[in-house]
Amino acid sequence: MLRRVLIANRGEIAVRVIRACRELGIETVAVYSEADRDSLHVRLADKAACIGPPQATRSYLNAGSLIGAAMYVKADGIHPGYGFLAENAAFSDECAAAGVKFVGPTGHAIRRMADKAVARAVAAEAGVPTVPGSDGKAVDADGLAAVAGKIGYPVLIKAAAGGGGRGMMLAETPDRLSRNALSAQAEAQAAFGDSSIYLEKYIGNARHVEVQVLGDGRGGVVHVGERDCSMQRRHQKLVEEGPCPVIAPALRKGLHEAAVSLAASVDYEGAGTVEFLVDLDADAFYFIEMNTRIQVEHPVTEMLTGVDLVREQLLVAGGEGLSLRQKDVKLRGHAIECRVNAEDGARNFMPSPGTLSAYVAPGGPGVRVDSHCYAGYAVPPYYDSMIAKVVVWAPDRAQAIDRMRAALAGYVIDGIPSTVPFHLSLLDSEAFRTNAFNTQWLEKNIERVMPQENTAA
Ligand code: MV4
Repeated sequence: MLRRVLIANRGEIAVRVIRACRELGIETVAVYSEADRDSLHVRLADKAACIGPPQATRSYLNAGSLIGAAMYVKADGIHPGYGFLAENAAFSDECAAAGVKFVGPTGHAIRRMADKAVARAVAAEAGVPTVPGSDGKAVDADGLAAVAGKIGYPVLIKAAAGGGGRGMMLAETPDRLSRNALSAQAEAQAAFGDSSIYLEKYIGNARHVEVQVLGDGRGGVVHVGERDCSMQRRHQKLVEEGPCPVIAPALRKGLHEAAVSLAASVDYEGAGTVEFLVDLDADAFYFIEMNTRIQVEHPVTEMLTGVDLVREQLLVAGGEGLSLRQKDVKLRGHAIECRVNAEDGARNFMPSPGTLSAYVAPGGPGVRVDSHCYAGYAVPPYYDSMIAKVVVWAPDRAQAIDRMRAALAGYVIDGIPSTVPFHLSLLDSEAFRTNAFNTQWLEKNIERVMPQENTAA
């Protein structure tokens, strides 16, 4: 069992990890930047250390000072949360070398999934269906045209070092291919220092469905069901739910088995998520990428299963192994998460940091709020704008929607604009209520969901 864990993160996920540690009797050490002195995670941890200035590169992304701090306080583990260093293979390796257990997969497992072209090959090797496209890396122009011709247009050009939609470029016709591939390569080089690209057939009418897995690091893997994350704006998820409301039992079973097979093939350790596109026109699913971290939307799964995913991460990292087997996992009812951001939905989701002059989170049966906020807290401008996740559970989807509306309607957030009004509007939309949406829907209908304020008037 781990004795003392340093949490290399901030905000709601730092709070979430501290709570799981406390239940297990693990001591916690928070780290914070100068902008986060008043954050809740600093108060809740047993110890806290200031690690530098507000800029993340000089605080939460400073691997050397984080490992140094862990050694100084004699922590035997580091939990990276999500974002920052969570999927940094070198950081996982450096923790191991320093004798501090990284709560997450090995550097090797992270690397296998970090290059998205390699991940496709690993998935294919594990018998997991991948989107028709290039195998390995497609670099030269001749190779590109040949692959694209074979899979058929439109094709999507993706950056191998990308992921999460960063560095994607569509080519609808052959005359666009080499131009767009060149610009995708240039973009990838600038953003990731790696110009490698690969090709996939473009699946336009799809749902984004991801399977939560837990691995023991020795090839033992269980899945804990799936989440549908098709409601996204600019590759930021806004609403997640589970189970996916539009797939048949056979397809769902196939998704779960594919995710387990992929994770087992890399001896995956801890919590991970295998992302798929479900093609609504073909009743087929394809692997797209794997996220080797705990994700923002993990509470959806916790509400559906009663499994504490962060606790499982800590148990595996501490050598106890997983506390559950596949037959213990039972899914019940429906869960929905709304990400509440300090952004103004009526002004193109402009970030709106500032002080919460009043703050009262919703509650009641089946309502969970993960947040680091409180009345009087000042949301700093330096980090991502998420201030809370509201997660509801109910026996079915319609009741979960009703419960979410009631929860959000009673959420007191004064002093700064938030995305609560946007969520209330989205929950009332016909498309959301009837499941008549795909991954492209929100982008195309955002004006209808949240009319922009006419600032010229
Ligand atoms: C795709 C796709 C269509 N076809 N791949 C965006 C996030 C990244 N994880 C993968 N993404 C996509 N990959 C193929 N072959 C469409 C998207 C996509 C998307 C996926 C899920 C949710 C919202 C999306 C919005 C735009 C594009």
